[in-house]
Amino acid sequence: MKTGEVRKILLKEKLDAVILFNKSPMFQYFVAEEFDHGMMILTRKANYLFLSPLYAPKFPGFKVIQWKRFKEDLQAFIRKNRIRKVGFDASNIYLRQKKFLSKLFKAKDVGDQLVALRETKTPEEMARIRKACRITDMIFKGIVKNFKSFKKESDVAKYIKVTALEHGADMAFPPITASGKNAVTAHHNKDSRINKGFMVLDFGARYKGYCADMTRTVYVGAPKIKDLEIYSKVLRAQKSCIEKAKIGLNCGALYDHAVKMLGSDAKYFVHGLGHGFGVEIHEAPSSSPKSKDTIKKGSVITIEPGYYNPKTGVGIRIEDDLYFGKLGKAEVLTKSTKNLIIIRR
Ligand SMILES: [Mn+2]
Repeated sequence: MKTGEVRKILLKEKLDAVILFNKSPMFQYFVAEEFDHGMMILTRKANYLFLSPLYAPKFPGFKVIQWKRFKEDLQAFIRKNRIRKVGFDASNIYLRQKKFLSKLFKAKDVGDQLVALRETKTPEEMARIRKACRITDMIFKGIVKNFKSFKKESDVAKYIKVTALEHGADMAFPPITASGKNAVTAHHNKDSRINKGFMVLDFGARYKGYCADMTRTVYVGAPKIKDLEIYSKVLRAQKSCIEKAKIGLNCGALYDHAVKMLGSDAKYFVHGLGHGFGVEIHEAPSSSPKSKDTIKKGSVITIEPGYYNPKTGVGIRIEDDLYFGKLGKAEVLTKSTKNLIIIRR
């Protein structure tokens, strides 16, 4: 994706190439596949993958060079293409790789400029994100339908993983299936039997390298009136933020709006309101307190207010994925119902 944009960075920074190693999420972003082997060398003229002879992939727009003797072949390539000054992604590189680069080249960190390319999505990326969201919705439907067969939180997590695989996807991150007082920990990860009370289900499929991220909170057992009230409050806040979100809006202001909507309960809202996502589950823009990021045309973000009360043991989070393809209202990509689902036990 967007390798053409790299040429602009090369010209602006007077670089001969950008070199990426497999650890960088930019690597998969550019080949647009879940492939992470070897070195990527993006020059002003062409895109290369410098690979061991074990691999012979075909990626549109890339020339594959299989080395026979790594060092000699790389040096020959560098000489032939007159590569002296290179850009690299400093946040996603092993120390030994960085040393390797600085021994051979004058190296400059262009990580921020590369990451910025991912802040707005291409139609091709959106097709994958939409599919990841559709699979995520399908999984949620299945969870509700099969809930009676789950005994432990890990049974639900297993169902999520297996169902994703059955649909040609995997996981954007390890699913959170937190029931009862476990839901008070926003990122609960210990397994237990399914407790009565609210159960937070936070998961997302990853389809062809692209993430979805959705949270639904269901109720196991018989909710009390005050349970229904607090759920409604979080839901109202979430819907109101979706209404408010639009291109050009500051993400810090959007967070402030969630706090305003939660009122006196905002003290139980302990994380950011949302985040961009794509090849990684957390990307720009970030809707955290005082964020300077703005929503752009082509941005995707999550909106996920929550309520975590350690005194009452109530944890609630409701999260959707939004896309800003055009002016006006955001498109909500995750379509699972947000009416409270009550599972009698
Ligand atoms: Mn999220």
